[in-house]
Amino acid sequence: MTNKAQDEIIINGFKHLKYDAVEFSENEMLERAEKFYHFMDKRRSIREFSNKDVPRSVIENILKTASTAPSGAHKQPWTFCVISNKELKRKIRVAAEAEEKETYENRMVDRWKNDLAAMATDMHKPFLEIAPWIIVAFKRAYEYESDGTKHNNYYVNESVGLACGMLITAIHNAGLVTLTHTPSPMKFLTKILKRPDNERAFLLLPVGYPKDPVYVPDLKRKPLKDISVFYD
Ligand code: IYR
Repeated sequence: MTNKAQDEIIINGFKHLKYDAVEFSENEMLERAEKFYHFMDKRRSIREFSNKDVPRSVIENILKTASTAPSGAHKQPWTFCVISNKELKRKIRVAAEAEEKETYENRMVDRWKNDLAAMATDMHKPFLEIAPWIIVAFKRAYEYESDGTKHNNYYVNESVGLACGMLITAIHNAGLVTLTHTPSPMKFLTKILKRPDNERAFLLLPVGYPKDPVYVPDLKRKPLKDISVFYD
């Protein structure tokens, strides 16, 4: 009798497939881990974009990558709204700048403004019109069944946060740049994009090429010893 593992089995009545493991030798693993770290360490948040077009198929693959993220009970509680339409981008910029004006003038305490000084941000958000694409990640708090009943999703913030992290990684992998922009409150996006009441705007990301040249603040990342504790 051969000992060949079955390609699929049934658990709790659900089909499970044999996992097709991605495996590397220990040397290869180390090299890949190091290389990927150095590649990701080159990622920076960019606030000034070129208006150069990015093909829609690149954006589609980036979105499919984001949607490989793990999620509570695999509900994939996200909708990515993808905007290239000039009129919509203008509307979003105008509404975002109105909220940002209020935020910078009346909502931010001095300590917050001081913390942001290095990033040189202000209420003006021209990138919302200049970048060829804007992605707005919406979290889906609940789903409607066909009979109209509502079912809450699970770990919605964690799930959408993970998907956005993978989205940002995929954007960098494609050689493009983005910014995790958080105009607050973001209710205006529900209105402009005509989203249903089970969706809440979570994060707004302009995507494109950087302006050339573009400058980023000289920030340092915390060393490993300050972000981790090993229990050997
Ligand atoms: N949402 C504002 C302010 C802002 C807040 C934080 I915290 C930042 O890291 C950056 C900006 C804006 O987008 O300008």
